[in-house]
Amino acid sequence: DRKKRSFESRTSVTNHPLARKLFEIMSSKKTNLCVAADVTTSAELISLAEKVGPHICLLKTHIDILTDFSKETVESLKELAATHNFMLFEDRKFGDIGSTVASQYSGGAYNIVDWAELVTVHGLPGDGIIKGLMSAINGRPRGCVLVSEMSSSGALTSQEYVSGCCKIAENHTYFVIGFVSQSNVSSDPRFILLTPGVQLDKSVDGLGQQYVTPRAAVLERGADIIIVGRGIREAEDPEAAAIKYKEEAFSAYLERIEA
Ligand code: 5BU
Repeated sequence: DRKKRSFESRTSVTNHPLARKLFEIMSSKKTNLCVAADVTTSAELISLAEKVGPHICLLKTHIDILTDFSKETVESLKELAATHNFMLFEDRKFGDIGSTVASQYSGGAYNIVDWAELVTVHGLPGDGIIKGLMSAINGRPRGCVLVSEMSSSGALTSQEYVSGCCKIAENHTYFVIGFVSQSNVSSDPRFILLTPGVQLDKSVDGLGQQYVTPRAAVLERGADIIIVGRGIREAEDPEAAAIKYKEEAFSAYLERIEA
């Protein structure tokens, strides 16, 4: 059962190199925190990554909200990821036919495949989307996380939709390393569950976002990794906030595997 196993022990059950890398980062840095770096300038992005870098396993970006994106931005991010041992995770939520997502992944202004080891993908189009993305990786180690459920109120992800996403993942384990979820969508220890909508002192944001605490995400919803944006970014001291969220989420994880 996924929820009962340590990240370390799950390293050996997956054959995806990036899932292994992520499990190793989580075990060695003792962190299952992903920060959502939703800022609008490269300077803010780099500065946030410097502050939280030592405390995260993943830095999640929305690269298209930057007003000043350049190649230097991703070069700096890659350097920081290497220095602090975290991975770059672009929350692109690809959602089109295979042919189109292949161009969106490897082309345009962002050339996401070049710098983001992991990306988010919707299962909605069916598994052609996986084949399309795979056609653009050119031998590089890359992977994706399937969005099986969303944190927002009124999300249309039914049980049937979730099980469809699980089937896609099971059939494409050489590319899919896990799910964005709000519940225990899979007990397969190979898959990594990431849960956004996590904040300590808020329950909603007024625009549909719904929050749970790090403990609830890990212990009640089955998250392996918590994704935190404004709870950290808008804190007076983002580094201190990152440490707090990291400790809460990792101790909940330890509690879960020891129970
Ligand atoms: P917040 O500031 O902690 O609310 O940011 C949450 C981040 O996670 C933000 O980047 C969203 O795009 C992302 N997210 C989400 O909130 N809910 C979802 O279901 C998915 C992604 Br998928």
